[in-house]
Amino acid sequence: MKYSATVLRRIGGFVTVAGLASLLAGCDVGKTFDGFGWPQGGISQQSEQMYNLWIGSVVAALAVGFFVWGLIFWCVIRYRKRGDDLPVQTRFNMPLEVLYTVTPVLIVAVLFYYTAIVQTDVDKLSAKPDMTVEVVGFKWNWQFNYRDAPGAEAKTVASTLGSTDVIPLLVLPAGKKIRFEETSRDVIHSFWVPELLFKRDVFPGNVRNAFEVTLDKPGRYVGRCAELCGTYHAFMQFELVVVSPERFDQFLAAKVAGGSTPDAMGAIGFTGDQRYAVTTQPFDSRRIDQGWNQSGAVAAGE
Ligand SMILES: [Cu+2]
Repeated sequence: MKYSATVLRRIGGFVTVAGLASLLAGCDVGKTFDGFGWPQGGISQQSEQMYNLWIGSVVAALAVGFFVWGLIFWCVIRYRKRGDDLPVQTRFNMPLEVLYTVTPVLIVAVLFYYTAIVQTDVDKLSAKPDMTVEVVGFKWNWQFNYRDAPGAEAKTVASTLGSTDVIPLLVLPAGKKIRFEETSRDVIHSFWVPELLFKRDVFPGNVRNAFEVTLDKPGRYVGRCAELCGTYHAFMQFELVVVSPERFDQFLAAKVAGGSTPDAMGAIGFTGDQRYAVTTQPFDSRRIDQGWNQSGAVAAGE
């Protein structure tokens, strides 16, 4: 029993250290290890939470991993074969049996707790979002409808439609609660902006997937379809342009007045090629030669 007490104390110490490491994880570990495969610096409030959950989970998994690897190597060395004598034949150790049943259950419970908290928050829909944008996926492009209210019956006040030549821009204001409502005209697509650390399927029919984000970093970010939807799935790209609320109002006013998206981009100070998508490079989304989005000659199928 003395032996078991020592082991118990050691495991207790390990759990404490692992817990502390997980707490610190969100701060520096992510940076040091390049986000463990996730893009760093998400651009929405929701992405920060998901990022911290991811880093905490990986650190907890690594802590358990190192502990188990340690035990394996300790057993291999400490109890290696030293002679022909049969080792002491023990059957079971009740405290240890209980411990290695309870500890994993605790670990799963903690992971579940934090996952449920973050997921509930990320999925939360407010009664009155600051603005609503309808995302329409179709083979093989995107349409973004700025709406006057949430819901399928709301009116579209302005619209951006991607074409074979032009990668559509989704211009949105920073610091506002934005509701996305997704629908598809044909097959299942998936709306994905990697920097949001989030994607959600776009369904045809009467399923209208919705989610909300508050964007907090102005800039330009590539968006993609993340659900294999057909021949030109890989070309189904768009660009999210996050601007200040004032500039967004000007952009929307220019669109409502009947301007094209490049015109409206011009109205808020973007010039030349900046009025078109700039982040899908080096991937070329054109499906025909001489698209006016970029210069160059290579087109799909040639
Ligand atoms: Cu698609």
